[in-house]
Amino acid sequence: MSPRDNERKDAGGTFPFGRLIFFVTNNIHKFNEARMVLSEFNIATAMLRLKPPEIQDDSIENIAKTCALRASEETGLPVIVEDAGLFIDALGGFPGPYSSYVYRTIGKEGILKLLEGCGNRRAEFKSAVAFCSPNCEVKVFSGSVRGVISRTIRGESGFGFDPIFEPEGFSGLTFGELSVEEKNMVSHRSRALRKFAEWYRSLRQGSAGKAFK
Ligand code: ITT
Repeated sequence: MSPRDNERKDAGGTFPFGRLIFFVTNNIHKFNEARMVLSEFNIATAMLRLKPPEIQDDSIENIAKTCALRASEETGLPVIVEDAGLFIDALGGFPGPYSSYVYRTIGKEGILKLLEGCGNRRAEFKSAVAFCSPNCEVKVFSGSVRGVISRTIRGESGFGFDPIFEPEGFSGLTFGELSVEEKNMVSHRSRALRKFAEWYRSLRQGSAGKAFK
């Protein structure tokens, strides 16, 4: 039996709604956040460090969907691909789907510079979670959280733009100053993942004819 066959077996046998799902990412922070949220629904998650070529698109939903389809086709496994971005009101939604490139080039400091002297610091993190499994159509779930861009870089937690994003409801603390559990209470990613997990649970209950919690 090949390692891939073993992975398929571990994925639950009851394809495509097994207990184990492969989260395709190279970002360990994203994976850890997702693992914690999905475990609330009794879904086990494995990190799959695969880099399906990312398409250029203005829609994070389309990007996640295309990558999930390719990853599932390539591996024969049930996969989740998540695409996320920071959308800043005063910049017309920039960097949005280009967040990864902007983070690598101008970074957090560059964003603070772009907003110097700008009164409107409102912004939104958005997430698109795409699930695809053999014999199952790709499904996409969206989540978002509104907040403001801070004036300084604060906090060591998380990754990316976390230290410059103050989510609503946390008294001006940045995601970088929150624990993973606190971030997961309101984050774009957790909201999209919870929508996915509710859907997955209902399908799984239907397909297996029994509850899985
Ligand atoms: P993978 O594509 O390998 O999953 P990535 O880090 O490139 O990982 P995304 O394309 O989804 O992830 O995100 C693009 C960028 O947006 C990311 O590099 C971060 O800079 C930023 N970002 C996304 N989600 C974030 C979050 O929860 N907190 C802080 N920054 C985030």
